[in-house]
Amino acid sequence: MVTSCWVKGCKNRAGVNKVSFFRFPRRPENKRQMWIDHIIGQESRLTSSEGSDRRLRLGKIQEPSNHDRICSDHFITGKPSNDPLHVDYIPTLKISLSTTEAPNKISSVSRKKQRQSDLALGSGDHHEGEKRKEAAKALLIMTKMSTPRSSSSRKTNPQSKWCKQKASQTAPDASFALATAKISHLEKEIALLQNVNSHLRSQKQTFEDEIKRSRKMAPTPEDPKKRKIDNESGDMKLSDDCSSSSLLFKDFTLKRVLREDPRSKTISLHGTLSKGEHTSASAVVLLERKPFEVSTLEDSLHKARTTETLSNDIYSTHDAFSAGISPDLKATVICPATEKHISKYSEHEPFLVRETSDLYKSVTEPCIAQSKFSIQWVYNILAKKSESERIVVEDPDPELGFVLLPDMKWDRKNSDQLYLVAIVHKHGIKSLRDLNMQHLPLLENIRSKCLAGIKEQFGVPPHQMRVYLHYQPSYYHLHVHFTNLKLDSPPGSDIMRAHLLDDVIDNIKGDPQFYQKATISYVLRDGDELYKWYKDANYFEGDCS
Ligand code: M7G
Repeated sequence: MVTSCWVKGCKNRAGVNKVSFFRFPRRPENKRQMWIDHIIGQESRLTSSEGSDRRLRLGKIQEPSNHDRICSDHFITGKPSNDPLHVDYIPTLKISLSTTEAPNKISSVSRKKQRQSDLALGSGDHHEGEKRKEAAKALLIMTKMSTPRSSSSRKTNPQSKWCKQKASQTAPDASFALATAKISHLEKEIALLQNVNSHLRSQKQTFEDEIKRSRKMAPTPEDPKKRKIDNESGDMKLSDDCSSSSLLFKDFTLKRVLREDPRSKTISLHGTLSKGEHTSASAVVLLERKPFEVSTLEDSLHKARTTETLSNDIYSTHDAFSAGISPDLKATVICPATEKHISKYSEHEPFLVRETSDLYKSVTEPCIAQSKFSIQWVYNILAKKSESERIVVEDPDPELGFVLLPDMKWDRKNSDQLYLVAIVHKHGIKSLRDLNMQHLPLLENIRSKCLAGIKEQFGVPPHQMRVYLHYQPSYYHLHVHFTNLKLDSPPGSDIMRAHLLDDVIDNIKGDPQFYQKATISYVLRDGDELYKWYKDANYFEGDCS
């Protein structure tokens, strides 16, 4: 005969489940009775009455025979103890399982998990054991107080009657002990579920992070539009960047509007931003109206207040006050800002310079050498101290390598507005002027790997990309701009400043010293440092020829 567990609903079988089996104790006299009393008492109080009970004969529970066993799943330590004060002096675990529940499915795993959950929750086996010990002790004392009943008298009683009698014998103190033991057991189960809950939450978080990362870094090439849609729906929101909001501009004091462009809906401001309680620093703040967010637009409209500004026949115009559901401004902050920053974002008179090779050597190069415009942000990116999580493609080679990442100007929400910048690892290449034959492998490497990466990760094919270098750049560490052709004339993409990478490569191929010899035209503004150098060199005294 296969040995099975006497506890109702427990389906553990010898040879099938990894559990041990124990006989009902014969001595001390009342121990066996305590086991039976506790098991039946618990079952009758706390389990469903549904399902078959193989211990029933003619409606009565049969006394356990010499062949009946209890499995290790019902003992905290996995086996019974002879110490009357030990928690496992009687079986207490999983006695109240419903008949439909299969303990063998959860038994060994459950005990392991329970132990893990105890540890995870900091309660520990010891603490829990102590609680159980207390409960068992109480149970023991209470049960000892009740007179053991002869098995013969019980045999004649139906289950319900027997349970009633048992309850009246033990109540109220024994029932208190039983309830305490049950509470202890339920606490264990809660701890287990909490542990499972937190484990599932952390798994969920891992998957969400994975999705975020793959959306940022690798939209499917066959579904290039998807990225845009995802972005528009707000999924690709810079949630990582703006997960916590603050009143950054609460103490901003406006000193001057540096530049305003109604067409691009941008404005640059100079003022001070508070840095701590009593200090403030010079700050340049660039504000730009953001594109609409389709996903929140309808909701925004529902909540928008409007004032009619014109009405004619079927036509009307309105000023609308949006409900501010989605961010509607992009703010770039430079703080503390230097005079150069203030100048860079101010309105200035433009002047054309046609820089010859000689002018480069006599005016431009010395000016750059003295330039105090920090490129620390570039070094931070290359050293992975900043923006490392935004890197799109990287080639770590010290000679040919680069980092491609979203430009500060792009909010990464719409691939039509895509704007990335590739920064070379090699130091010392200031600009276009330094490029010669030896740099062709570097330029070709940047071109091919960045375009492939952009196509793969953003779905924008190479023939829809505008790839160029600025001359003059603002920052003299070689970098290449990658913008989507759909981005309508991004700043610096005009003929006065942008040099297409393809043309640069071709020019160098045609003449290895092309950029050392060429005369290059560009616009300077009267606030630029370089403008002052050219002015001091009396460049603007003559005509442009
Ligand atoms: P540039 O041709 O030197 O000058 O380009 P520009 O700023 O006048 O265009 C530098 C590029 O780097 C620009 O497109 C900037 O928007 C971008 N950029 C500048 N900073 C300070 C950062 C930054 O901290 N992070 C990133 N990702 N891009 C920046």
